[in-house]
Amino acid sequence: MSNSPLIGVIMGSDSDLPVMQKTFDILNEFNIPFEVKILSAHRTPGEHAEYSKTAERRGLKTIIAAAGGAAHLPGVTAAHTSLPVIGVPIKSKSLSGLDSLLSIVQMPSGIPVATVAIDGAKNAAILAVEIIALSEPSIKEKLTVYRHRMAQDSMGKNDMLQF
Ligand code: RP5
Repeated sequence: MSNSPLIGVIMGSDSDLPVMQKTFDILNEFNIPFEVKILSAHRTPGEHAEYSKTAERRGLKTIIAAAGGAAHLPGVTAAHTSLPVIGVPIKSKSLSGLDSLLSIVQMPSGIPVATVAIDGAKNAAILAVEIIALSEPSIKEKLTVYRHRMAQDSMGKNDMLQF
């Protein structure tokens, strides 16, 4: 597998970093090279557009875009690239992330964004891993082991049940 980044993780603000740590943890666990950038569709529109337009040429296979509030970052990213874009709605202070969720999930037809749950940074990473696994058999194997371990952990909890 290439050493250059395969997944781009972008977010509107550094205040999104604590939530997005779960994305970094999964991508590190699977040993998939990724890059992280703070890019805002409204504060740094030029830089964001340049990043999105050149993403595929630079070797990225998918982009995870996290944003809160009027969260247009994932949708605008998807407008600039035909790479799969995964949107993470960040829990906002005023509306608890409902604003972020609806802004990201309600994309008009033609330009999709795969939206995960509010603060669903872990699932965003797993979905990105699944995309990479389509062309990387070693990642597919790791995914199979990951799911098997998760099932075992879940079943193991039955042994602790006492009534
Ligand atoms: C969005 O606005 C960011 O993604 C963040 O979730 C939210 C608040 O940003 P800050 O005001 O904390 O920089 O653009």
